[in-house]
Amino acid sequence: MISFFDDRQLAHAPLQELHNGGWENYQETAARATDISARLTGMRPSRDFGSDPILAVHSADYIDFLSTAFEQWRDAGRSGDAIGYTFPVVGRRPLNLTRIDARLGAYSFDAATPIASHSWDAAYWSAQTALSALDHVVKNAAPSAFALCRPPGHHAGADYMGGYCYLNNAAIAARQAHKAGLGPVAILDIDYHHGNGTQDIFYDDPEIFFASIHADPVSDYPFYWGHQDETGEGDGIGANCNIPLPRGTDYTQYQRALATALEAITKWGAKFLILSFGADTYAGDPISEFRMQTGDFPRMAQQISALSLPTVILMEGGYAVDALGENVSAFLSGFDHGI
Ligand code: Q9C
Ligand code: ZN
Repeated sequence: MISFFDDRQLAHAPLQELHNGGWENYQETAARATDISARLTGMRPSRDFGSDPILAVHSADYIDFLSTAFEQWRDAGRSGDAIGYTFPVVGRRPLNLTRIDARLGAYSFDAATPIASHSWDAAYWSAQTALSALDHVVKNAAPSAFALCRPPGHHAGADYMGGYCYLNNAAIAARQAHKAGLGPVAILDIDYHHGNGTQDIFYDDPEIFFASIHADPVSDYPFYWGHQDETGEGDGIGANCNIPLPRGTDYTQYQRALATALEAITKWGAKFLILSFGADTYAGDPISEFRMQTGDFPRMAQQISALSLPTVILMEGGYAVDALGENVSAFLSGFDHGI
């Protein structure tokens, strides 16, 4: 499997996140990416496709905020990582917010996504990594390619960050693929957590199908999205498919959900697949509660590759760092052999 990565993705290193009422070490570490890349063969450097594909998904004011937030934080005399503490949940009026704390709150939905000195650069290159994998699949008519995206992307919306995510890599790749005439494009999200940002971005969009299998938001983050009755709105009705599963789900139950999601994607007539892959469904994941074993990942991959759609595989979550490289390479090997 040809894979893409840029070293600038490693420099993003927030120290802490708010978890269960206290500060804990940030889970989305650079070690995740190095553990994965150590196991990959066929690694290539990402290319720079510029800001246009990013701005096709994210609002200009959000990108302006994200790319300047840390500087503004430092200029305000702050030390440590930039993080919001007040969130305008009661309607976001189009106010001209200037104070950094006001802007941080307005452009995020949680306190698990701090901005550190190199965060923008890393997020930018994570998106370019996704675009590089897409470019490879298209230019070479390859069946698939892997983008080692880090930071991940699927919790980020058009104008908000959250859940360790800043730019929505899957949405950026999907829109680019659609624009290139490769559609109909479907996104399948198999991270443990619901891909709320991706869902939000395409919720009223009939052009891009979104299917997600994830922990039931009644028990798990991100709580406010991912319920089964969220099927899209306006022209996008019917182009969103959520399959929430209970904590404790193992591969036997999971593969039935996967079959349902894949059938929906086939029925919709997809010609191109963007796959948001999280390894946090692994039994040993420290923040998740599914029971996938390492040996289940290749089987999962084979089931997906049996669709025989050109596929860009993007890294999302997965926090059992010591097993992460093994789980990711197990998944990718199943994909290689499935086509
Ligand atoms: N109790 C991804 O996997 N923290 N993001 C939740 C857990 C946020 C996970 C706290 C989890 C976000 C890409
Ligand atoms: Zn996740």
